[in-house]
Amino acid sequence: PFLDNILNHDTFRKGAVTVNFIKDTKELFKIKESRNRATKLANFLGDIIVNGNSDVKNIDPTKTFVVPQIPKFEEKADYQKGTKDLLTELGPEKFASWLKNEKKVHFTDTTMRDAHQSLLATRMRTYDMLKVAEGFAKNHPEVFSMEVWGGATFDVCLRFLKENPWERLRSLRKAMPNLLLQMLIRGSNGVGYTAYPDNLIGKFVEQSWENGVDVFRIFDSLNWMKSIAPCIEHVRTRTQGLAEGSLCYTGDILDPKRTKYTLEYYVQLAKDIENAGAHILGIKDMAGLLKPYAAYELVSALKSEINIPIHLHTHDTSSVQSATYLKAIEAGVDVVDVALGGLSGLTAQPNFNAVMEMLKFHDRENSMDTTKLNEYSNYWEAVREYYYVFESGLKAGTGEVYQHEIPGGQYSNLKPQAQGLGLADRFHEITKMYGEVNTLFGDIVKVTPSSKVVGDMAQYLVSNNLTIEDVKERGETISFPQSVVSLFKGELGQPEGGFPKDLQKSILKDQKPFTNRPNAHLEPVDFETEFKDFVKVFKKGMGRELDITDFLSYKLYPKVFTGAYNHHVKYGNVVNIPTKNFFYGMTPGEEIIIELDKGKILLIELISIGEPHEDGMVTVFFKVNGQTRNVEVKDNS
Ligand code: 3PY
Ligand code: ZN
Repeated sequence: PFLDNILNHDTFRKGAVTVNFIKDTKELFKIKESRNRATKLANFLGDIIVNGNSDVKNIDPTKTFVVPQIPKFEEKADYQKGTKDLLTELGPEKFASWLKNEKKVHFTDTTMRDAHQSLLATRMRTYDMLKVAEGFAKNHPEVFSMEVWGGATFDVCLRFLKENPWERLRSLRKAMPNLLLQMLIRGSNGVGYTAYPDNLIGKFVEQSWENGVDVFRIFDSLNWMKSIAPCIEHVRTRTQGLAEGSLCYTGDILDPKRTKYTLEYYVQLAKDIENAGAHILGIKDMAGLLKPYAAYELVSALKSEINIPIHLHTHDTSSVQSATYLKAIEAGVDVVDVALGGLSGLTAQPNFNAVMEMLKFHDRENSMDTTKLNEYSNYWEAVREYYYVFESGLKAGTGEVYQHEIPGGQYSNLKPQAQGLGLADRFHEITKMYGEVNTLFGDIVKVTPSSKVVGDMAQYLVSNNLTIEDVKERGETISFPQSVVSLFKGELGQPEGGFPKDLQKSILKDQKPFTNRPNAHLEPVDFETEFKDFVKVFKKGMGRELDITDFLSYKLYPKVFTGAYNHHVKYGNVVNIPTKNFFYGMTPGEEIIIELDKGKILLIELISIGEPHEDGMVTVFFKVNGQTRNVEVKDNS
């Protein structure tokens, strides 16, 4: 191991060794720590090899993978100036004016957040992102922003991928210093499913900025200004970033029969968002319901009624959303969200490569290196295969989305949830019921977390063979899912027009609803005391001092954080294990490289897997950096 440390050391590898190299290089003597880390990772791999990754179901034993090709870039070249540099130079207000005055249309790339959230149940690992992040930022400095954080990624990072979401953010920040990094934040619900104390959200926003976020797309799952406005204020007072206050689009402004979410409703909401201090207005079309001609009407009206730039987000579930972008661009939209080809379309965003091409030679064209952009699409297409077990199964665009209105990000989760409940073959019943539940609830905005409540209710009714009529006729006798009770109590805020009163009564039974902010019912966090207690409990189990970002993860997701922490203590940091091996283990003879730290490499070869012993233990034989290492794993089968 001492020799390994020398051979792996950056100075040695660069051939810059001097006579005092060994004497002066303390880390060469850290043999125990490296050995320990190597053993932990071998234990992790051993467990996956013997028992499989508990997150992975329905493996196809015949599945083969191609090696994703990383597009070339000038490694030694400096980053070209991009939007992040411009924000630093101008500050948020002037930056927003610059954007508004731009003639060309700008692009946000959602590949590393919403696209995989919507196609692959949010499972994309940092490993696959970091392989291309630096090159992408160097090859495509024209990109407006990279959406890389927030939404469901925070929870999934910790819960399933056993990664630290803050570490992901910091690594991406480092790899893409010239581009704006963007996150999605659910107003008072942060990156969770329920309201949190205001000072916790404030601290979360501040730390998100400190660790790399520039653009905060803020929304509320019921379009409730009382949840959106405080979050805009946090961004304005605690960061120098951009507050993108967003309205969530639902319904159809062109349908005269739908009188709740009209053009006037959206224009008023946009004005409220502007008045609350947003630098940019986001139109968040989470289910892809904004049809092309409606987009033209909406964007035209907003352009004449508000003074901040407009950023449009959609999902291509129906498959006509590139046309929506076309009409929105004609109406003057400033930025649109797209995903690189290989991870675009269907429940994700429209295809970056194609939309960019669509605009070539138009006077709002924003042309980029097409060949390179296509190489990145090919990279993601190949990487996507590693995640095949998380695909939603949707093969083609669906017009049904206009009936059920399920957000793209929820669609890819609903199927496995239905499977888990044994309802796989009743999936279309669930999606239909989803639409009916929405009508029953009074036609609410459906986006996380309100969309989860509608989904919970739909699955509950289908699995219990109940109908909407049953709920209407004998709701008092039905015990509804907890999330439904919570929504009707007011814990996610207030919907436009209030809750249907009779239904609310039968759902809440004896409980009293409230109409003020849910945060008014929550104790502020005492950061000083609680952080000290936190550090005492968790100590240095991850081989480093825990900091405020760990504490925030804990406060948002106590159980999930604790699970990820224990995993880390047992197996070390698994973030650099190649994705194929993280999900599917290794085959005998396979040799992989894991980078422990920059330049510190572990070469692991699986030699063989022993027969189970009588006590249920299995010996897995590895070679780690050339030395035999046996790992004992309990066979859980
Ligand atoms: C999220 O809140 O995670 C979303 O992507 C909503 O569309
Ligand atoms: Zn989205």
